[in-house]
Amino acid sequence: MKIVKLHLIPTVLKLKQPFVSGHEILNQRELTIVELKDETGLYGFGELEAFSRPFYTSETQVTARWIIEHVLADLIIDVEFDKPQELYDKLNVVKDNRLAKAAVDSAVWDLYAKQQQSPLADVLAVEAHTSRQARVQVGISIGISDKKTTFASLNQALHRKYGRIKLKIQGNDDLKRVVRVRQKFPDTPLCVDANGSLIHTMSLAQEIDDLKLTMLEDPFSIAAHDQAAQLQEQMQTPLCYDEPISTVSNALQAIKNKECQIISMKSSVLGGLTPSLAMISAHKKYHFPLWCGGMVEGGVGRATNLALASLDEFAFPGDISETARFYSADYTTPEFYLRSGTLTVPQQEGIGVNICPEISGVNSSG
Ligand code: OSB
Ligand code: MG
Repeated sequence: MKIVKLHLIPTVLKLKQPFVSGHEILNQRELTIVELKDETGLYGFGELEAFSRPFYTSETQVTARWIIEHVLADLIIDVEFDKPQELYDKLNVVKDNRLAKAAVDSAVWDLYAKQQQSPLADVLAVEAHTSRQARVQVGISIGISDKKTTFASLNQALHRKYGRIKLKIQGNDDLKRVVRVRQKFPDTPLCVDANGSLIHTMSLAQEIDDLKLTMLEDPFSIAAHDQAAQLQEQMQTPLCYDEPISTVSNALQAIKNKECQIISMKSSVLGGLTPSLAMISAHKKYHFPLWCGGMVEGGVGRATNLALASLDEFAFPGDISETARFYSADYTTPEFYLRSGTLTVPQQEGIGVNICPEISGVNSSG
């Protein structure tokens, strides 16, 4: 098969409420959909997960769109291929720019799955030599807010039966809010994501252990390898790396150096589904617990992650809470609805969601 056209569809989704992390306050989610068309008229879709500003990753929507349009497109258009990995080899002449590559690579996988007339989840399970769930337990990441709002969000998350609850925090002082949460919810399994905002003090390890967390994600900035290893040695709570993980070798290094025990992988940050499959192979060999992170995706991004997270290799529910939680109107149909803390993997071919005709030219101009 070959790709004959690559089209970018920039869009903006308004958030119902701002999503606050240690990096930024997100009021709207700028996204770009990569639409690929093959010579038989099949389409594949991928989502560009860069943010508008370079606080979480160095790429932004504007820089990554430029790379896709002016560099990546030419590398794959009219190139004959049998498997998506062959096109990834072409993309890989470009240094870094993983979010840009990921957007293209996920669209290639969607297209490939449609060509195989299979759900993307099945195609990935075959590639990873594993099996998959039909319904996937998912987790929720609760943004930073005051104590009262945190309690309310937590109660709601418990009511919806989310399988893993993560609280975002900002700075050592904010651990006090988690202490209050722990007092009010003594038995609820909780994770905390500091997005690199903590400072390593003498009492930090004990303070964290007292919270009885399932894991602590990204306490320090991504370069603070030694501090992370030190903290992990001082405490029982497993440390999880998200932001330092942009390659498989980062993950292996971190595990080997005992900087963390758990890896949260983001397929977009790794550069797409092709490198995500490599991460799964590494996991099979070295057995570190793995789960699927999120980046406040829209419908296409969530669908891509849901397919990936359905594989049996993931030890914890991923950050793939339903998009309706963020957006009153997503740009895909059907929307994913949570049933008892689980999302159902679509049985349709590919990612199993459709782009609303208002924003895609697929049903009009072709
Ligand atoms: O650190 O995991 C993170 C969202 C945007 C950027 C970074 C992170 C997050 C989340 C996941 O916490 C939120 C979600 O997509 O549900
Ligand atoms: Mg994180």
